[in-house]
Amino acid sequence: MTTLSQFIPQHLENHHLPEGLGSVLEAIVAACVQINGQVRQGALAGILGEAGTGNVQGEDQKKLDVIANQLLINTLKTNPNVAGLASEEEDTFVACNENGGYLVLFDPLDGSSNIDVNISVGTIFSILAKPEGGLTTESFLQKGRDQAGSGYVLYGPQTQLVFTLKHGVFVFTLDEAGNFVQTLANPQVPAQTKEFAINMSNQRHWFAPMQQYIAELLAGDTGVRGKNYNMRWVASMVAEIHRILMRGGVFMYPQDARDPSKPGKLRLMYEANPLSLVLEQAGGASGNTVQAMLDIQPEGLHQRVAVVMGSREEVEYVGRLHRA
Ligand code: P6P
Repeated sequence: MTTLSQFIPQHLENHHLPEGLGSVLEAIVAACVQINGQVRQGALAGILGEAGTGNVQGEDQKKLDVIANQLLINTLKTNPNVAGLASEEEDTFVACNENGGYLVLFDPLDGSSNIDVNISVGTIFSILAKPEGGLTTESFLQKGRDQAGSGYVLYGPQTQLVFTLKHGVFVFTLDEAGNFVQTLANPQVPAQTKEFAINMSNQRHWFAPMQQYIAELLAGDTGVRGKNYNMRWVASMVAEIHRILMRGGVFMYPQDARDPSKPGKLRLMYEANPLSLVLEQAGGASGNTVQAMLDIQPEGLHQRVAVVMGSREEVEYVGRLHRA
């Protein structure tokens, strides 16, 4: 079995990738191993529940949100290849090492509403090359297609690392000794699916195309799609996307009428883009119903976006309904 520390140098050499990129990935993973240790203890470490603080999103922070965020910041600040970082939990970017060649964006603990009820959560990360010149917010506002790499660590029944450096997708599982061991190479997202993920409680707020699409799925083999569908909703995007990577499906968080000024709930830079790169590298698709996710020109670190991602044929079908 290949460990991550064996895999990375070979992968970098095979694809002529800079050593600095591998070093940044290893730093992210090292922080996630520490986060894993905290998540696994839960109440035993007195780290469940609310932190009593809020973040730039206007969300109440869980204690583990704050702990995970600080572990990533502390680790990345010590890596000379990291010029700066941005986090869901930080209002602005954090400058790290002046001569670093990379920027890291992350959601330190996605799905944190699930922590206190022991449902899977995860860390999502995006790696960008640092542009020439001084470090500003604009340095981070790069299209998802220009990411140098991305991935996530899912703290589930197994702790698994999934990442891409744009030459395929690789899955590693944390062993009892605390080492990530490769357990899968190049999973491919099935182009078709019979499984969808959406928060149905928002149904009355959706705009017409999403109303039509979901009604067609619910009609099953009595309707135009001619097959029955199953539904899942974990309320942890990392868990949903990992399921889709493994067996197909389509995940949606659409814009809705509750606040038309908000394009969606999920964040482009450190949720949608990193997960979209993984899915596209695995043959899947991702978009905001108007354009491919990875082609969106970011305008802000914390900008939100509508999300439809997963099995290519299903994502394309949803796009057609929205353009009809
Ligand atoms: P809702 C978690 O808070 C998250 O950002 C995603 O991980 C998840 O898919 C979504 O929000 C859940 O949203 O509205 O169902 O609670």
